[in-house]
Amino acid sequence: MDTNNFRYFTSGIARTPPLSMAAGITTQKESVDIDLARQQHQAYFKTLQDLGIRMSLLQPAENFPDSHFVEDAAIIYGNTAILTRPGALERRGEVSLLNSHLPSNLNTVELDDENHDATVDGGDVLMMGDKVFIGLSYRTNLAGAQALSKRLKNLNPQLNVYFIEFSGVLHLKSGLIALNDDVLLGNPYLKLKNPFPLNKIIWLPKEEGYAANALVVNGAALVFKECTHTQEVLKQANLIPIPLDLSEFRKMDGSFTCLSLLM
Ligand code: CIR
Repeated sequence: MDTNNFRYFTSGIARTPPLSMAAGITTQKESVDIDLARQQHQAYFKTLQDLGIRMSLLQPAENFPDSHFVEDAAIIYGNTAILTRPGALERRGEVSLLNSHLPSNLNTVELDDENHDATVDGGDVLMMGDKVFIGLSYRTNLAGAQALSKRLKNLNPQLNVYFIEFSGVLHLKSGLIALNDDVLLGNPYLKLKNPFPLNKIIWLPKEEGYAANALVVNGAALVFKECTHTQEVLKQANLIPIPLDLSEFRKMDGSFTCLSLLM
């Protein structure tokens, strides 16, 4: 397997978590330590820089407690950013906030949504070679998946787009990520309504299920430091695991992919 060509990124965007981050949406009960969250975010940011990625850091946005989860507001495909329409009303404003800071060399398009009823969160969009899996659940609806699919097919008519109905986790990528163009890493808490179109999924044990959202980038994979089994799985897939602590983001239902937009 050639890890050099798979998910190789040269630039990216992240946003410092606001002091208001504990007011974001979550299903968890534990309270967040903001100072620790910012330290963890800095370590995440520096790790991406050390992997050779030219990272831009946006200022914290206090009015949007979840705005550091930049992945949900736009989908990058080649040199195009497709702006989303997040499923959670309180997160919709994050899109224009992010749009004003997207690099000028990116083309920006909106969803192709005639009826204005589409919702899409970037966390539900899993790209894997010539395939795109769009999760349908609480945040991304069918109109959203169709509107995004139209945009993606305009950009590349050869793309195969699949709609994946699921439950059990927040976003599709909370439950599945691509290790390379053939193999996926799965969280056993993900419940798929129909069989997944590809059968090469390595399912993690339940106690490490949340580590399925590793960030595969430039031959490495950023992963929860306590998930040692997952780190072994990543090594077997020819990726270099980089263990990090993201405990404070987990308390807000966040994880590795959602904290950056890479291009
Ligand atoms: C939310 O519920 O929207 C945020 N607290 C967490 C979003 C995490 N984003 C992601 O997994 N793509």
